[in-house]
Amino acid sequence: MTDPAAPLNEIVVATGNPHKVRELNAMLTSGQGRAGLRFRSLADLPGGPWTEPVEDGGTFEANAAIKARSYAQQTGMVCLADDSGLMVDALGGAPGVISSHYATDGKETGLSREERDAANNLRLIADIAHVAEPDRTARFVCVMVLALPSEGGESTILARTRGEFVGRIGMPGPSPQGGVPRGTHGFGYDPLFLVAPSHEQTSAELDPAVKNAVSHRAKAATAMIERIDALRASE
Ligand code: ITT
Repeated sequence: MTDPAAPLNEIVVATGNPHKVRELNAMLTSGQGRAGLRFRSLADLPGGPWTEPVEDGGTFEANAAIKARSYAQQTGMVCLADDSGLMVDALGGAPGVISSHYATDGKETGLSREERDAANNLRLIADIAHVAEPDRTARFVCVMVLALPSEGGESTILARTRGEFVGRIGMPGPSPQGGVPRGTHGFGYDPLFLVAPSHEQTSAELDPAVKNAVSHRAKAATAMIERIDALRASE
């Protein structure tokens, strides 16, 4: 177990993606009273391999909580987990929690990330082909959950934050005329997502530093770091 007197000094991030951990640590450099606080990647912790929990929740909140609770209990450390995806209003919020496997209705495949992204984008374009441009409103959503492990019991959720990045899905077509897909940055649905309020650029056309400052993940992370500051101040 983490030292109960200082449980919020080292936080494990439930991801194998070192970029997410680096980005979070970079966000800590601004702000006061954060001495000793740092995020660590699961991959860097002794004691693995860790068992990946089944993310079978119906919401981003539920899936982030499943991950945060599982790794908090496995590592004995306070754990931060996130879940994110795209919600399209005209599709009743789909692809939602199955965003990364939308083309296969949520089923895992042996496809690479790039192959999955390409198949998901084709599926999305087909599913909203009948929807007029102004009604193609959509948002990327990111939920972050912080969990405190407990010895022999249920972990406790210490904080939950949510960030949204609003836009709409572009019409397919040649890019000089404003059609999508376009842009070379980012991943996933970025080449289809026209960023509000101007809807002139896709999120794949944004400079990565700009996207990282305004995205759903950035908003959820900024709010989470504020919550962690408040929890540390009250310890
Ligand atoms: P993990 O291994 O950390 O779970 P992931 O890419 O599978 O990474 P995310 O929860 O970050 O999972 O995102 C789920 C899916 O939602 C992702 O595969 C994309 O299809 C979509 N998505 C999320 N954030 C996005 C973004 O910023 N731009 C484009 N697509 C995004």
